[in-house]
Order: sequence, then C-alpha cells, then structure tokens
Amino acid sequence: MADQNNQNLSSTERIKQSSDSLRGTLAESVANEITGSIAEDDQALVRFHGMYLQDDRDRREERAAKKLERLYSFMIRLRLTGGYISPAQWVALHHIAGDHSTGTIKITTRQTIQLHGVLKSHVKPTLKAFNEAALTTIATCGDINRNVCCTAHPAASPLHEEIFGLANDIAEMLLPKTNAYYEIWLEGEKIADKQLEEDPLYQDRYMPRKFKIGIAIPPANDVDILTNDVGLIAIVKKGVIVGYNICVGGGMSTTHGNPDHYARLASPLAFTTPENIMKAVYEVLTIQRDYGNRSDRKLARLKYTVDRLGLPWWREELERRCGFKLEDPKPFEFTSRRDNYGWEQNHKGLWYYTLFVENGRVLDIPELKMKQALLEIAQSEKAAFRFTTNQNLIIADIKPEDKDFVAGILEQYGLIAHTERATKLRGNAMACVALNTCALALAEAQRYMPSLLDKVEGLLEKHSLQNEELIMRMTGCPNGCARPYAAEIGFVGTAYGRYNLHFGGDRLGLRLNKIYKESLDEAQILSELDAAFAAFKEERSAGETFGDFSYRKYIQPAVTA
Ligand code: SRM
Ligand code: SF4
Repeated sequence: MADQNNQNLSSTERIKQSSDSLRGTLAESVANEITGSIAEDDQALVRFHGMYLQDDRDRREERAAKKLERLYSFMIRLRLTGGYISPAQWVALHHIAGDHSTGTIKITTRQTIQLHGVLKSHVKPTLKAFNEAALTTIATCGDINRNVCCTAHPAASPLHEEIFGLANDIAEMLLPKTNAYYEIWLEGEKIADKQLEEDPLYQDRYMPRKFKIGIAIPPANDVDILTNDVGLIAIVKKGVIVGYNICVGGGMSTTHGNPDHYARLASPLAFTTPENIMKAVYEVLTIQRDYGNRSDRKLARLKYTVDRLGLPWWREELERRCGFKLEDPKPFEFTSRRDNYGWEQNHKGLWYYTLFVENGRVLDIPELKMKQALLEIAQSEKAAFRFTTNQNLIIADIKPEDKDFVAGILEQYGLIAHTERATKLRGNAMACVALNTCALALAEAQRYMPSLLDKVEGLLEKHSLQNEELIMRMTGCPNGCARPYAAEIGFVGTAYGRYNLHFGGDRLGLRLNKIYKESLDEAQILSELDAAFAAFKEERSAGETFGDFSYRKYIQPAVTA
C-alpha cells in the first residue's frame, strides 16, 4: 500500500484535501478589507494560484511600534515555460509592474518573472491584466509541477525549438484541472458539474511537495539540469534527438545542523525515446504522488523518495506503470553552464543579445535605464524576450534587418557597455531574493552580493585570477533558491551578516560543494578566499578549475578522512 508511511498527514495535506479543488475561502479572504492578509489555510492555497503572502521585513519594527499590522503584500510569479515572453506581453508586464507592484521586474532562477509588493486590493486587477495579455500565474508555486525550464538560448542548438516544444507539452500535461483560478480571480463561471474538474493526476491531494522539471541539450547545462526533481537530457545523434535520459531526485534544500535534509543531484534512471517521454514523465509524477512522504514536508521531495526506495525499484515501477521497457541512460557530455553574453546568431539567421541583469532585477536607476530600454525594444515588436536560469535576459528572435535598430537602443541606454563591464565572476554569479520580502531569509542575498563581489573581484585581481570563469552563488537561507550547493563557491546565510562558505562544486554542475567554514562574517569570508585564491594560484594543476582545486585541497581530504 503506497500510503502506509503517511498515516499522520501534515496540516498542508489536510488543507489541500478539504480545499474544494484549491478554492478554500480564498474568495472571502480576498474580499475582506479589514486586513491586508488572508486566512491561514488560504495562505497555503494561494500558492497554487501563483502567489505568496509576504510582508515588508524592513518595516516590521516600525509597524509594530505603531501597533499596525505588518505591511502585507503578495509576491506574484508568472508561468513562462522555457522562459519565453512575446514583445506585446513584455509591454503589458512593464505596465502591470508599474501599476500594481514595486515596479521591479524580477527574473527568477527558474526562467520566469516575479512581481513583489502587490497589495491585496491589487491582486485581482493584476491577474486580470495578465490574463488579457495571455499570461497566467497558475501552478507556479504550491505542491504541483512548477515552471518547466529548458536550455534558454535558441542559438545553443538547432534542436532548441524541439525541446522548447516538449517543455510546453509537459507543462500543459501537468496543469491542474480545477477551475478555481478562473472563478476566484477572473470572474469565471463556477462549474456546477464537478466531473468536469476531475483530476486523475493530482486528484484532491496534489503532489506531496513542489515538483520541478528541466530539459537540457548537451553540451549546454545552463539549466543546472541535475538540480531538478526530473531532469531530461536530450541525446542527440547525427543532429536528431533520439531520446532523453531521465534523471530523478535533484533538489537543493538543506536545514542547518540536520544531516537528514540534504542537497542532491538527480541520478540518471533510464533512457527513452521522444515518443515515450511524455508518458514516462507523467508516470514519474504518479509514483511520487503515491509514494512521496505526506507526513513530514521536510522529507517530501522526490529526492527522498528516490533514496528511500532505490533506483532499481524506481525503474521497475516506472516500466510497470508505463507499460514499456526503458533503456539504460546514454552517455552525454556538458561543457558549460554559463550564459554567453553579447550577440549570437542561430541556424536560421536570427540574432540574440544576452544581457547581463544583476540578480535578475530589471529596473530603472539614474545611471542605467534598463527597464525603459527594454520597453522601447518591446514596443518596436522587433524582438522577443527569453529568460535564463542564471537570471539573465536574452533579447531574442531578431531578424537580420532589425538588428541595427535593437543594437541602437541597447547602445543608447548603455546596456552593451553594462554587459561588457560585468567581470567573469559577476557575470556568472547569482543571489536569491532574500530580504526584505522573503519570509524565510536569515541573511541578505541579492541586496548584499553586489558589494561582496566588488571585494572578491579585488582579491581575484590581486592574485591575477580575474579571467577565471568562477561560479559563485549566495542564498539568504539553506533552502537553496539560487542553487548555491551547485556552485564552485557557495554562500548560505546562517544569521544576519553570516554565511556558511562552501567549496568544491564543479564548473559543470555535476558535483555538489560542501561546507568549508561555518557562519563567517565578511572579514572572515574575504580572509578565507584570499588564502584559497593564493593556494589556487600557487598549487593548481594545468587547466584545473577553482571548484576542482578546492575539492581536491579542502573537501576531499575531509570526506576521505
Ligand atoms: Fe525558492 C521558497 C524564491 C527558486 C528552493 N523561494 C521560496 C520563497 C517562496 C519563500 C517562501 O516560501 O516563503 C521565496 C520567495 C522570495 C521572494 O520574496 O521572492 C523563493 N525560489 C525563489 C526565487 C524567486 C529565487 C530567485 O532569486 O530567483 C526562485 C523562483 C523560481 C521560480 O521561478 O519558480 C526560486 N527555490 C528555487 C530553487 C532553484 C530552482 O528551482 O532551480 C530552489 C532549489 C531547488 C529545489 O527546489 O530543491 C528553491 N524555495 C526553495 C525551498 C526549499 C524547498 C525544499 O525542498 O525544501 C523553499 C522553501 C519551501 O518550499 O518550503 C523555497
Ligand atoms: Fe528566501 Fe531562502 Fe529562497 Fe533565499 S534561499 S529566497 S532566503 S527561501
């Protein structure tokens, strides 16, 4: 019996099951003008609709002193499979961000967009405006399949369109069947016939926890494929995708001081053909739905179900549910994980400009009017927009005759100089949102990382290492939203101003790093990095990356001791 481990269901399981297909009392909560918040159970349900209730953590003390409730608002996340948005949609997004949120358009580490600071009274107008632009937020959060990521850059491979299509098909297949989103936010009709809402995949319990899928075309591993619950790696022979390696059980989150909660890279489980891949992905979800832990949410991700039941069991069960045999995973090779900044042309002659967006924050500041420049490009309808999982933006699908026009706007607003100015370190770096909106942050991340980078750049120059392609990532807590455990140098917040320093991840995303030193302040971080860079410069072998060197010098001896 699949659910025998799940006698004591977590409170979230009960909320889901009694929610009337994700409705709960959301409509009443949203209509209640007395508070900026919503009822507690609805806070869990609203996530399935693509939102989180948050409050401005910078203003908690001031509000408490005035005996005011917290300054509540919503973070709203779009669903953009493979990170694509049309020019008309960008124009709409620009105005919606200005009218209803802080105005900053935030590119996330899963190729989509978040708006912050949306007051409760603005949520419906925001979702309606998104809907008018054929944009949706459904199922971007909650215990359900999230935004499906795929290799971002169409110039990376002539096969990009095929995996982008697969990403869209998978995303569609795994949408929830409930009509609640349309009813609550878009004045849709209440469906009287409940049979129309029957959901054979999610039923009334949805997944035990969030579920993430990515697709990569080697040699690019820009999507950090093995950090997904399910990572599909396209196997290409003579220019044709002959099938996909199915990798299962990736996930980043840890808990400080608890070894039972760990980061894990997905394990190659099997290979199957393009004809069978949809069925195989679907059945991985049904297995996790039936066998995932529904008692302890900390152990509910697929990675723990994979480790608990083992890969041979998983393969057998997947074959049984699919009704066809799977093959052994095929060999593949990744050669890079970074975004290639600047101009590139694809096999059809279309042009792409990959723009550096520090920590994914698109906004206008006096010295850089990035948002305005992108609005003008979008208004011209001469380019679309694609987001990368490194929080950057590709100005995309530009016809050769339009390239000069787009380049002119980029030049005029200084965006080409801005991108070229980014050092290799900064260009590869990522930090999560953290303070002031993230309720779980223990330390700063995106607001602090730029100034730390200034100092680390200085250290690299001191050791003549500024041309190294180092991957450095930071998060404000151990949940791992900027995938810090898959970086060569990772910082994970432990308390305000303090971070665990991780060393030893590889450059290509095939080996996780480990804690090197715990809870360091900035002075200690810089001193540790100074010493490690000096040793790297002195002792590295030919062509050795910092990740491999630091693994060999600092991590491996501890692991094998
Ligand atoms: Fe995340 C929760 C932001 C990618 C692992 N994540 C959160 C919340 C919603 C905090 C909360 O639950 O209250 C953060 C909202 C902050 C804010 O104010 O915006 C948040 N996560 C983000 C984003 C925006 C970070 C960014 O700077 O881009 C990313 C949005 C992705 C998207 O568009 O869907 C984001 N989160 C990730 C990733 C990276 C990835 O998916 O490639 C991870 C690690 C991979 C994984 O899932 O294992 C990640 N976020 C988590 C977790 C830990 C989940 C777990 O297994 O325990 C949490 C906490 C939770 O779910 O309980 C979390
Ligand atoms: Fe918030 Fe932690 Fe995710 Fe950063 S890693 S956004 S602090 S949950």
